[in-house]
Amino acid sequence: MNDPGRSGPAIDLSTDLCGIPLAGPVLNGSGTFDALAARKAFGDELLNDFPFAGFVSKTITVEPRAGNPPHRLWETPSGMINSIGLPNPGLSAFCERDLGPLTELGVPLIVSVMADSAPGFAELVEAVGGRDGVSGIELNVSCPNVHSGLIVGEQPDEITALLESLRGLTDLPLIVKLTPNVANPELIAAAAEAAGADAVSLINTIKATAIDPDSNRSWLGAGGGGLSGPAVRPVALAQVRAVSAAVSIPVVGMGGVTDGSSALEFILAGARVVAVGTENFRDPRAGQVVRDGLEEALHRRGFSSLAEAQASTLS
Ligand code: RRO
Repeated sequence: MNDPGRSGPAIDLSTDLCGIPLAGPVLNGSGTFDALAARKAFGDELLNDFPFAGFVSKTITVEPRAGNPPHRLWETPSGMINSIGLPNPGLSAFCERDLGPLTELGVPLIVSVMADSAPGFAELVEAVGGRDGVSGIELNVSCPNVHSGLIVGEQPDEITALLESLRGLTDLPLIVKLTPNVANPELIAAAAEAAGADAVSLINTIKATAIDPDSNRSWLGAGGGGLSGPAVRPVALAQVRAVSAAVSIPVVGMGGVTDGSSALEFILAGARVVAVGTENFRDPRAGQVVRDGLEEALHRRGFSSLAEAQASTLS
């Protein structure tokens, strides 16, 4: 919705992400906004102005997971560390209970999945890809809080093998969520593109820890976690810029997006769309704030549409 308080012509924010039509370029980061809880709290009011132009689910696994022991969160001066540990109901319960309501949010639904083996990923992709109302699948190969046998997100060869095993299982767009915890994420992105990925999203959280000063222990139950929020934005921008330059598939940029100006930074770094994550914990309407602020920022810069900014290159 265009900001009625701003003078000047409306800015066209519509776009698409590998064929998924979007009314605007602001998604949520997986696991940072519980749309079903919000719908319970706010009812259909939520759907009249849903904060995001597309919704990415919390990552699901084949089996249910309880998640990590407490503490799971640590606030930093400019962000937070999470050690959530991928709690989720598992594939069957997700499909039976959550998937239907998630397809009724009024925006395209992208389901995030993760497994500790290629056959596990295949089971998830086949099950989710066969369901009506799913517009895309995000392959989470980058959670810092789960010890899996797969180091797929850190190795180009492993990404190639995984994508090649999954590509034939669905016609839906496959979006690979990249880890920032490697020296050259553009090599992982290029391998994903070559093996058939339709888009990449980055960054997931940066490995971090917090020490309890009153004991000789980590504050976090699992010992470590992932840092997110404004503190990671410069790292995210550098990685989004490097990855965008290395691939032709679209990039979903995230990492400390809090307002229109920071969203525009990601678009100018080469992201096609952005995602809001940590800021949703502070303000559940952050998606609208970012969208309206981006419209304002585009206007201020003299862009007449989002597409113009997407097409402009950094000098
Ligand atoms: O659930 C988590 O602990 C988690 C996940 Br799946 C992820 O992808 N990134 C993150 O920071 N936390």
